[in-house]
Parts: sequence; structure tokens; C-alpha cells
Amino acid sequence: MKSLAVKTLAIAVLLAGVGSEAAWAAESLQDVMKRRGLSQQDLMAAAKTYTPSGKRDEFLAFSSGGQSGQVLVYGIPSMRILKYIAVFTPEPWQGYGYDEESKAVLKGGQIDGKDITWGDSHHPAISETQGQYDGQFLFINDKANPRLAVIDLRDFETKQIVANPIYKSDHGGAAVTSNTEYVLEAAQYATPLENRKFYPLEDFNEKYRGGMTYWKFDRQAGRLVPEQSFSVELPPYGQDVTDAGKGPSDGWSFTNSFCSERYVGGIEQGRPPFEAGCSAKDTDYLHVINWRKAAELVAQGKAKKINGHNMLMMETAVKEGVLFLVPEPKSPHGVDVTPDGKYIIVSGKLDTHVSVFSFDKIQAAIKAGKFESKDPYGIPVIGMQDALHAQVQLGLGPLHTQYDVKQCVAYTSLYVDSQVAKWDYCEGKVLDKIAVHYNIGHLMTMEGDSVNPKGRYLVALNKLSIDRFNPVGPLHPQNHQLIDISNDKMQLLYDMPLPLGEPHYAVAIEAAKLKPGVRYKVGTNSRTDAQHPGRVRAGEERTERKGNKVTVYGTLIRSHITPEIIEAEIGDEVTINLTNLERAEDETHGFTVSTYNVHASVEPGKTVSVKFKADKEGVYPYYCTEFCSALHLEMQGYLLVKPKGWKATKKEIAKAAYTQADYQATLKTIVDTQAVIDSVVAFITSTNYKDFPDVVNMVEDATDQLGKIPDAKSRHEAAAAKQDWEHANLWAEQVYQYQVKAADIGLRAKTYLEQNGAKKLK
Ligand code: CUK
Ligand code: CUA
Repeated sequence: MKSLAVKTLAIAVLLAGVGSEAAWAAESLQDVMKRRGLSQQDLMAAAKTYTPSGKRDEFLAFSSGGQSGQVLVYGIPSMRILKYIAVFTPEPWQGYGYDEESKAVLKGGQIDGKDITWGDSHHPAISETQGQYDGQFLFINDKANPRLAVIDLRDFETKQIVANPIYKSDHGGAAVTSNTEYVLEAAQYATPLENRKFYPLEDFNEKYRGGMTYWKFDRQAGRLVPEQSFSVELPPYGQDVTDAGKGPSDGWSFTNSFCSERYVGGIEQGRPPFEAGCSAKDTDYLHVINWRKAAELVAQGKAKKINGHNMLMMETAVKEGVLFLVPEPKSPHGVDVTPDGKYIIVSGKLDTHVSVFSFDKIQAAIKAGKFESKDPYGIPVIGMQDALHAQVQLGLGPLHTQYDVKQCVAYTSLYVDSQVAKWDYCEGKVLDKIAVHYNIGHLMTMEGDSVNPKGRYLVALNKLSIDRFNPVGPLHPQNHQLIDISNDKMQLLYDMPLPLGEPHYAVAIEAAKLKPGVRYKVGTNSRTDAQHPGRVRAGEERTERKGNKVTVYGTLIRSHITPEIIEAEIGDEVTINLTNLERAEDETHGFTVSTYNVHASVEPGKTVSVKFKADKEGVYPYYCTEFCSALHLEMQGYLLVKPKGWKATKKEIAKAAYTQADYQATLKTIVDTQAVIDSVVAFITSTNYKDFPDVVNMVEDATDQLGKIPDAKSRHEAAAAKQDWEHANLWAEQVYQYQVKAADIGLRAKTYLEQNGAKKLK
């Protein structure tokens, strides 16, 4: 077995040097095009999206995961999915909801003291500095259970979930203000403000309310601060999508509404249905809020406390001049501020136009006190014509708008027409249209809602895929379609099925702006960014018992879990803290104890804990759940849950009958393996490997492994001196294990150098 392994290593060393220009190219490009029925247009699309092995994407998209309550990360233009970030919903791979640290994050999202184990995520937003994406944080809302989450883009992990103290559902948000002072969250369906308080639907106009919440963000801490957050009370108009002002309109926010009719349904009682009652009027209201002034008023103590939360009541908001309404065409949906901050583009689902409102005109009307009326709550209403810059007929069911790097150029999704319209909002004219498949909701251009859109690509987030993919049953994947927008005519490039939920919105950022870490500082609780009290270094591992609490301070490093045996008595509460001591990139270990429903993903440097009650007697294997090394399967241990008062017997653990010959054979293997290692080391050190930080890391890691050899070596030699062939052989075996790990990393480094053009040093 062992000599076979050595041979395998040696062959790998030889093979790594062989060139790859074998004669496989029997088919010509024309042959392949013919065989697969590809057109020149297809080839062009392929050339624009194909990303060769090892090459990276220009942009990263963060897409809502819809009903999965997660966030998806994919590359553009390759459309390769890179990660699902666990946010509102337990997610086993990342141990999210199965380890103690992530449970604490999910607990932040409890409502009325209860866990909510799913979320309907809609709108992701990247943190901004002066209106530009800065790539530090990502926010996303949960519409079903009004919550917001904070994801840190240093490690792509969810750090915080907050539940809205006022609403029962939300929709308009997450959106950020220009310097991420606040993260916005608008209510959706109006409900009574006080929690767990019943008012009949007859009291709808008086007791039911919407609102607009401004969550204060502490960038230094990377957390939302509930005590410094506030809401503005709004009428029960069914608030919808929201955007924050920028540039000249910074300090203001804009929120649509879709049921200013205040209709409460009741088809069972013989009344017309919701959809008729909520779309009866020709117009709804755009809410225009001076949030900066509202924040000052709250600071001056002018807010009321409702459910312990600062709420600026409508009466105060109107009196102080922070809240205004503008009529907007029938059942609007998207509201999108232009990159220059001068216009607010609103699309009405039931209107074929997009309405371009002018921030200047709105301000002029407010300054002049020119209002056409007041709504039933006394909120001043600015005349639509006094606020409009233009209306442009685009097509059926316009929903959302994004912007191009080119001045005045916008893209609007047409839900009913299944098209994207490219148009000029300054001149008010249509430039181009393209069909998408099918029924597009949001669309997204690169950094397309920042002050500085990057153009290049557009993604259509289609609601239906119908016939676009191989059928997989009645529930179809969603379809994200990549469109090239760098030329006058839009070109459809690629269809990506998204099989996780219905993503509503996505945002994309230049990949170069993101600087995620590859490892944690050893002993980090990744959910709080603080040092974990359960962390230990190598050699400090221990198990402590206090009363019926058993606490393990363990470590993980290829291919070993310390401790290997955990003893508990039935009824004990067991906490297992694990620190991954690896420094090598991507050397994650997973951890589970069978049948106890715990799981942790422990990336290099991280400390994670799992906790459970040992409520059943028995023997439960625990093991590493990531195939981390050649001896991954051996990365195991036993949890022994003993009956109360169990007395150990004197029996020894069964011995294997190893002989001196076995020991000698192992020593021979060690010598052979060392020759392989030496050849790899000779290769690496003959190159300019120090110019490759990744290789330097690998070399460090391999050196680490080799550094453990002297201790094991002295042990096998000491045992051999006592003719204890079992321990002599097994400790020699351990030396070999360290060698294998070092050789494994060394070979990876060698391959890397060969593929990345390392130079031979003279
Ligand atoms: S919403 Cu779903 S298509 Cu939640 Cu922004 Cu418009
Ligand atoms: Cu660690 Cu498998």
C-alpha cells in the first residue's frame, strides 16, 4: 500500500512536467459549429462570455435568493455561481443554524420570541461611499418577515439580522443612502403599528399604517444600530419599492405606493377583490421624504416611542415639512433615482409610460408652498404636472429601471411585453428593445444604481423560463439572461438557470473592488469578528467538566481532530469548540457528531462551537465533513455517552501485532517519500517562487507539516529502543503522514508554478 502511494507521488512529479499539446484537436471549429448547430452569432456570444479555466470574472453579482432566504453570488460575464450566502435561513454547508455562532445571528431575526426559519429576500444593496459602491457590506431584506441582514464582504458571511419593530411585512429596501449612513426599509402591507394588537378592518383608515424605516449603520462596527434608527409614519397606502436620493437629492428618499385607495378586500363578504379595489384610481402616491431633516427631528426628541422604536408621526412630519406626496400613475412599482440624482423614474405596472420626475421641480414646488391638495392625513400633495420632467411610452408593464455609463441612457424592464427597453430619459425617446424569456421583473446593469454605472452588461431577471431549459418537472428554474449593452443594439449572450428561489433584484460590482480574506486570524468568531473564548492553539487542547457541563477545546488540522475521544455521561450538556489551525488557502474542515444535528464549517483560522445535550446513551462517531486531505476519512473521533455511574473496566484497548519488520518497512517508506519531497523542494527553490504569494503560503504550510516530524521521529525511535514495535511502527507511520501532507502541498505548489510561468533561477 505504502510503496504504491510513494510511486503515485513519484509519477505525479514526473507527469507534472509533461507538456499538454497532445493531438486532440481532430475536429475543427467549423466541425464543432456544424455538429452543435452554432451560428456566428452564437460564437460571438460564446467569445464574450466564455471564461477559460483559471480566469476570473470582471464583475460579481449578488442576487437575492428569493424564497430560499439566501444570497447568490455569481460572476459576470461567465455567469458561474460562486457562492450561496446563508442569510435568513439555516444552511447546512456553512453550518448556518447548526453551530452556536450562526444560531446567535439567526436569533437576531426572531420575531415575537420565535425562530423564523425562512425568508423571502428581495433587494440586495452594496454599501456606498459618496454614492459609489465601496464593496464593504451587502444588505438585504426579507419581505415576508420584515427583517434586514448585514453581510460583511470581507468574508461573505452574514453578521447581523434585525427585525423591524413596527411592520408585519416590508418591501422597499434594502437601499442605502450615499454614504451608507442609513439602510432603508419601507413597509408593504399596512397593519396596526402596535405589535400584537388587534383592530378590525373597519378601523383601517384610522389605525392601520405604513412607514419608512431608516436603520442607522455603524460602518466601523459593521452593524445596524437599532437605538439610533427611526421610522416615519406613513398612511396605509401599501408602500412599495424605495430608492435613496444621490448628488443633489442626497438627504431625501422616494417610496412608491400601490393601494392609495386604502381598499381592504373582502370578496367573501360580497365586495370586489383586492386587485380591483387597489387599482381603481388613476394615480397612487410617490412619498417624498427629507430623511436628513427627519433624523434631526428624532435627535431633538420629536419622535414617539412605539414598540420601543423611534417613530416620527405623520402629524410632526407634515408640520416640520419632511413628508410630501406626488401623484404617480396607477399601481406603480419601480422607483429609481438617476445617477446624477436629478430625476426619479417611476414605472407603473398598469401604465405603458415611465414617468420621469424632476427633483428640482419637486423642490421648487415645496419651496413655493405650491400644493394641489392635501391627502386625508393632511400630507401636502404636489401636482403631478408640477413635478414631471417627461413621460415616455415604453410598452406594457414597465417595472424597474437601471442606468448606463452613457449619459441619459436607461434600461427599463417590460413585464408584460417580455422585453427590455433602452431609452433616453433626457430626450424622452426609445433607443432599442430586446426580447427576453420570459416576463422580466428587475433588471440590473453593472453598478447600475450607483452614481457611477459601469455599462457593459445587463442581466434580465426573468420570472418564467418556460421552455428555455431541459424540463425538470412543474417547478421551473428562474432565468437570468446576460445581455451585452456596450453597443447601440443590445445582444443576448447567455441564459443562466437559477434553481434556488425567485430572485427579485441583484446588484453587480467590479470584482477588483472586493478584497475578501483567505483566512481568519487564528481563533476568530467569524460572526462577531471577535476572538472566540473557545479558541486554543496547538498543544493547548483540553476537555473540561463542570457539573454536568462538558466543554471541549479542540483543534482541526489535516488530518486530525484533537481530541479523538470525548467522554460524557447521559444528560450532560456538551459544547465542542473547534479551531482550524490551517493556514493554507481553502483548507476548510467540517465537523459533525452523528445523530446530534450539529454541523460546523471551520475555515482556516476560525473557531466554531457546536452544543447539544447528550440525551441518549451510546457511541457516536464524529468526523470531518470536508474531503480535506488524503487521510480525510481518518479525520474522526468518538463521543462516548455513558450511562450514569459507569465504571471503567481494567481491559486494555486491543493491540495490533506489529513486528520489527513492519517498523523497518515503514522506515523504508519514509526514506523513499523523503526523496520525492526533496525533488519537489529542489524544483520549487530553483524558481522565483517567492514572487508568487500563493506559493509562499503553500511552502509555509508544507514547512509546518515537516516541522512536526522531529517530535514523532523521537517517539518512534524511543519506542524502538524499548522494542515496543507497535508504538514504534505507529509513530513512524505518523511521520509518513506528515510527509504525505507536505508532499501534497508541494506538488500543488509545483503545478501552480509551472502553470503560472515561474522562471528558473540561474
Ligand atoms: S420587486 Cu419583485 S419584480 Cu420585490 Cu423589487 Cu419588482
Ligand atoms: Cu478535515 Cu476532512
